[in-house]
Amino acid sequence: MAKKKIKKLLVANRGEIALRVMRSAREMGISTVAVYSEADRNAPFVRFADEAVFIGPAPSKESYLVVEKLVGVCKDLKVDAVHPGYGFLSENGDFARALEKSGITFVGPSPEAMKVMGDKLAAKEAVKGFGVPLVPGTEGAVSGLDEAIAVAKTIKFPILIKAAAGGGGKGMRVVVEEAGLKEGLERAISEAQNAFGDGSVFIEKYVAGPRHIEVQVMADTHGNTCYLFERECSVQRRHQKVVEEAPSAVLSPAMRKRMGEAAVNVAKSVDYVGAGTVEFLLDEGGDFYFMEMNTRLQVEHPVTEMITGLDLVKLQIRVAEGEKLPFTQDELTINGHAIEVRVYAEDPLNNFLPDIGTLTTYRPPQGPGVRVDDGFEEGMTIPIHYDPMIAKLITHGATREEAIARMERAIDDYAIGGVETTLPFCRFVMGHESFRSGKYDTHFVRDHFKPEALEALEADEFQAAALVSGIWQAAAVPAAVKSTAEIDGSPWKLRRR
Ligand code: MV4
Repeated sequence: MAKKKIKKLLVANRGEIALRVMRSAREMGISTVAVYSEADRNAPFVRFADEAVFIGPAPSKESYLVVEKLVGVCKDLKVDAVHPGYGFLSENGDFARALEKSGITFVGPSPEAMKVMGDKLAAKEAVKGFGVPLVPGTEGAVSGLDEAIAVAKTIKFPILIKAAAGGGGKGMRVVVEEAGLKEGLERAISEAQNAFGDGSVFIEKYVAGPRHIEVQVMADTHGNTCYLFERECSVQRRHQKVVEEAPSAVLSPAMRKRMGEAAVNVAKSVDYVGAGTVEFLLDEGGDFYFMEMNTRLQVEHPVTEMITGLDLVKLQIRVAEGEKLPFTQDELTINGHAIEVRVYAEDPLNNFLPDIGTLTTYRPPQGPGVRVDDGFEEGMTIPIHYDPMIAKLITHGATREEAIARMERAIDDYAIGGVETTLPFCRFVMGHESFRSGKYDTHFVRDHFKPEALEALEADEFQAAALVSGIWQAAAVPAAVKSTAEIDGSPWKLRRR
């Protein structure tokens, strides 16, 4: 691939990630173009950019997701390359191809690699023969009930039915016994059809109490692929990550190497280029299984940056220019420990419902080992049209204990007024014995969090918490068929149906 210097970069995104990408571009001497919707006119990322172009109304379907508008802006402004951030068009192969056709570099992998990894069955198929461990299950899409029964009997219940077009936990259904299989399968197929326009489903053995460990990979166009170690993201609620850390508190150096090499093989199976994340489940017995590969820069990439000392956005841009990775695997080392918490405008005392409003007070924490990636300022209103994430708070320390202590200090220093946020919940996690010991899995929130737990942390919230506890009664779920939200989520969401 020919080398092509990027002089002007358009960021096809908004909020904190748009700002974060443009900061690296600026440091590289690359001029930046922002695109913004009606709702983002006054956003910091728009002011930061060298040029900014209005692209339409607030709903993303009329602005951030309109491929033709974005390609049009690129041509008008003679943009060399586009960074898609995460979400929006970041994993859309058609967007990458449309840019390619116009001679514009997409900062990311090939449309083909995105397509394969976007289809969970195609992804499993691709990695076969690359020595990547997979959860036992069906070879491809399930053909019907007979096959489902046969497979379930071989791998034993409980099993998990997953949508081929799903991902990130969407379209999954646990079946605990044969009696629930027919209904579970029918429902999974119809849900997959409705949600993704593709009714293909497959079956896997359900891994109980797994940890979510993902490996950051980075590949250049010269055949070099490295792993930048792992992130542990087991503190989630309803498949939304809340706390992430690097490195994992449980991996031995030998396990780290095995998972890292498996992740590199996943990347190689699709000739991956750029930054990517390979997601694994780690079971209680220490076995790990490939789940999916995310073909974008992830929200939680800063924890990897903190422990490796690398700037992942700069690496993405260099690789997109055709440069070789500036390191070999042997040269990469882990320095200390980093933790990220996501600060959402959501009310942990009210089932984490979005709490949209104006930031009457906004004062992020500072000091040694603290990084805040945000996209808002005091006085701004959080738009209802997008993800309600206000900021990512990241701390780094020489040890995990120091990173935790810094996170507690930073959360206590974070002043946000006007909206409820997930900060008290994150403070609860930091103080919890399971988290502190490192012995936690993806059921952490279900097993340990009740809104009442925040009472002690927030004495002045006492009345609200008492109100909430009055309606807190776990509903009995007798059916053999459960959505994973019911199995893995907090019991009180059942009451919302
Ligand atoms: C699983 C699983 C148990 N067994 N697969 C959820 C997101 C998607 N990437 C994979 N997911 C899961 N797949 C098998 N065979 C449990 C989950 C899962 C999960 C995974 C990672 C983090 C949080 C989770 C919460 C619920 C379920």
